[in-house]
Amino acid sequence: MPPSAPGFHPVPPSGADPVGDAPSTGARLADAPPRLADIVPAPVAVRPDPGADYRITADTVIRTSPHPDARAVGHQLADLLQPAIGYPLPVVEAESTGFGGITLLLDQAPTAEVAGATEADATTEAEAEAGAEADEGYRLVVSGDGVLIRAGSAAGLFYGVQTLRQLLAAAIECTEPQPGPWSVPGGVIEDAPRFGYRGAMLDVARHYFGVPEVFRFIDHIARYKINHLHLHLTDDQGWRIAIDAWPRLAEIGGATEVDGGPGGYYTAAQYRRIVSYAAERHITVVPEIDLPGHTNAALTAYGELAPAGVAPPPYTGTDVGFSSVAVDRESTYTFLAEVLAEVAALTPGPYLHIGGDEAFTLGPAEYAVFMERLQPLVAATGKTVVGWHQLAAVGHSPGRVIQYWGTGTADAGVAEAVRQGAKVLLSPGNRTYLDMKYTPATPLGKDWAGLIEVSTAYGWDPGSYLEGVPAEAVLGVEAPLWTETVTSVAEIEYMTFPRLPAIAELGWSAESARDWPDFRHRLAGQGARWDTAGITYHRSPEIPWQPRPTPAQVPG
Ligand code: TNX
Repeated sequence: MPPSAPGFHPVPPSGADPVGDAPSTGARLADAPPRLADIVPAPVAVRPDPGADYRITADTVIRTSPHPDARAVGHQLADLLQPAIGYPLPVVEAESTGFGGITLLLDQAPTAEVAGATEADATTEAEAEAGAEADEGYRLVVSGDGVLIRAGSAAGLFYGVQTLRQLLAAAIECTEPQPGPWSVPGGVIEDAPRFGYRGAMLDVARHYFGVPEVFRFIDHIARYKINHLHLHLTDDQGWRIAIDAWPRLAEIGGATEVDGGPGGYYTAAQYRRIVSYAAERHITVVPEIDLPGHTNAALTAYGELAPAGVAPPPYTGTDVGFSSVAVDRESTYTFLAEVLAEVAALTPGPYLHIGGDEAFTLGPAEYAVFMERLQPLVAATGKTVVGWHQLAAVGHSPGRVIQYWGTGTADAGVAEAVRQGAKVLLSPGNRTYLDMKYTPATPLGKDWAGLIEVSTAYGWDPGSYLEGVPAEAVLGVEAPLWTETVTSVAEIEYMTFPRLPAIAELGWSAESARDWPDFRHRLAGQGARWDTAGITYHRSPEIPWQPRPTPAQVPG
């Protein structure tokens, strides 16, 4: 282990973090080819065949099923590989007899096999079902002749491609041509997720992040088979999505952010671009309009929504819990129905998140009356309600999802909501909150939920974490990044890596695969990829990172 170094400095532009910079003993070289088992998140089954490595060369062809979705994944793979390998790989239609090169087949074959493998590994039947139901599994076979990825869905093929990417040397992350060789370790991987919902949340309200920055975040989470992006679109400090019927929400409510920056908002067209960029990476956007609290920005735009009927001043601090829309005025519900209808119409995914947290100005009865009127407004848009777990206290709405963000392992309200049929999305504040500091010396972030080093983020089982919430009631896990203290892409990345891959593994891999000593070694291998890709991360002293190349060794 490297010594724990003092002297943290603010997030450096180069991605360096002085704490972990000391070379760790026994680390594998950064340019050593990965082993078949070096994948994050851990697959269901890995069977290496050391004699069967495949080498990508200028003659390699990507063959895909004729289905346009398979062809699209083929082109995504070609685009990922081209910059570093230096030549384009042609994408052609797979012929039934042809093999060799990299083949992506969209068919039913792997689902049954992988589901079988999951069953053997899973601790409960529900886990096996969660994997099989989602149909996101794939099978990857590497032999001397080529690589074959088979899946029952385009998402499965896409995940197979993410795995293949991790099987190539870290230099594959270079944007300039590298010499290679581009070897893929031989053997078979069978894989399928444990949970259907694997999420990350980005708070674009406290600090606004533009479309390119959100795209970059999407790219990052897609590597680890995250399939939901929750966008926290509104809060006291900013309203980030244009609503036709209520234009001042974005124009006035969007013009502020924490510490007085310029803010910003997404037009409908920009939001659609985010949704489709995510969808191409098999990620569903979950929009959140936080209600009834966390609404100061909306109130500055339309004073008639405020309890006093007058617009408050804009707010650029970081307190919570002081704002609310007027819950006893009929016009508030007309407003809400119109806003939710527009957001729902822009969003193809099934979920609409209505917040519900920290409405401290309301009494419990007022809160319940409001939320019980709000839930049917969501249902009227055809979407499923998602809310922070304070929502558990109010009447059930069919299929609703309760997002748990507490720091304990028992919550009577959540357990009762589950008895009434709610599903639970687990975001325990002291495990998954990406805005918590790693150590007291972390230059960014908060600590109200605790300090979260990688082992803490990784050290829990979502299937048995909350009392009264059995694995079959768990929809999945989500890692939220609140951005009161986070202002740039480098800072987003620093707080996200390396903790997000830990949460991604809890969401994807079977509980029987959760193994800290193994995980920390697999995670170490990701560091060289992030270094090469220019992704900033915390060089956690818990992880045996490979030494960084000295400048003379840096390729290109
Ligand atoms: C609590 S988590 C909040 C957010 C803050 C966050 C900061 C939740 C539902 N509410 O409003 O940004 O803490 O860590």
